[in-house]
Amino acid sequence: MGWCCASSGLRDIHGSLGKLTDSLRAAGLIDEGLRWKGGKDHLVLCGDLVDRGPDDRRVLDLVQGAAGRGRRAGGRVHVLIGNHEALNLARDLRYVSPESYAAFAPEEDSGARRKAWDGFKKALSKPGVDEAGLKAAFEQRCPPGYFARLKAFGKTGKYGSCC
Ligand SMILES: [Mn+2]
Repeated sequence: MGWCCASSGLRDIHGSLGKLTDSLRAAGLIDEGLRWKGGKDHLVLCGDLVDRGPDDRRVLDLVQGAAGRGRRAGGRVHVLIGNHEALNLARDLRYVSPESYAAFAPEEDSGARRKAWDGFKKALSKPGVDEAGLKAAFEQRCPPGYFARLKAFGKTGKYGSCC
């Protein structure tokens, strides 16, 4: 049984699909289509798959796909929670990249977004504060995709529900 530790120290994946695919290809665990070809091997990922880089959604999708195929082949993908996964689960999003939010923008619930904007406006409006400035602050804090990403990392979301 082979194993590969694809993230530690300077090799943390941190939202880089290239780093992940390089590591997994080098270990012979994925094919050209990025599908599991590790048979009964076990893969241990040591956390910090997310944050900083642009591709954290694609990184997690690849890992989840590999986990499914790996399990069916008799192998296993073990994903440890790093401090950056913990931050995201605790809704501390200070290291999330703009590209990561953008990857979730197509499925953002416009109603949820409008409701959040209404709440933001209500909480922060006061005489002398113009709405355009507030809107800009809201967009900076919650870029398109923000709410869809939060949902995906929530308890019932695609990524949050497997923790
Ligand atoms: Mn790290």
